[in-house]
Amino acid sequence: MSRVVLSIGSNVGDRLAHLQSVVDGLGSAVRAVSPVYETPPWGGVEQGPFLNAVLIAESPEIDARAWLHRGQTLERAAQRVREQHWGPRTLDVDVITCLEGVTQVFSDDDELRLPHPYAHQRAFVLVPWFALEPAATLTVDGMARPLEELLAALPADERAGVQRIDMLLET
Ligand code: PH2
Ligand code: MG
Ligand code: MG
Repeated sequence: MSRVVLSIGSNVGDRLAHLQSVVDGLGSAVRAVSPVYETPPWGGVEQGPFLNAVLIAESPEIDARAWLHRGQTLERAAQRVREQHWGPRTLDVDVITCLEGVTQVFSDDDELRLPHPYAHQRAFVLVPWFALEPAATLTVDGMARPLEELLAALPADERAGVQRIDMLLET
């Protein structure tokens, strides 16, 4: 059994439909879906605002790397093209953390880095995740840190930039 936290984002085309395609594509594996947030682009590339959400999924069969590949398949189905690093995209599906059984997965190769190396710096990940799982922790530099603490460490304007929108993903 594995359990993943996935961050999903889109800033090209029908952004909400692209996020919904992940919920639909993962089907019965989906356990919980956060509200949807509109978020300013993070990372220094000038581009349009994103819609972001976080979801939790479980599967008896697949491991962390297979979750990555499922995400990439969904990205391709949304006609994602590999372009600029941190640039605009129809759909991005990132694995933030994964439990295989009760064991947290740590990975540091070119394909898969877990826990996600930037998640703790990104209000567009932490705010939706906190809304879904207020007691969750994220391991940063080898230490499990409550999301609340990581959020409090971010600049207030970055937290405030993450704005809940009035539309929901349908499960
Ligand atoms: N994804 C990025 C780079 N910057 N900014 C926001 N607001 N949301 C994202 O999903 C995002 C980003 C690279 O994956
Ligand atoms: Mg990403
Ligand atoms: Mg990605």
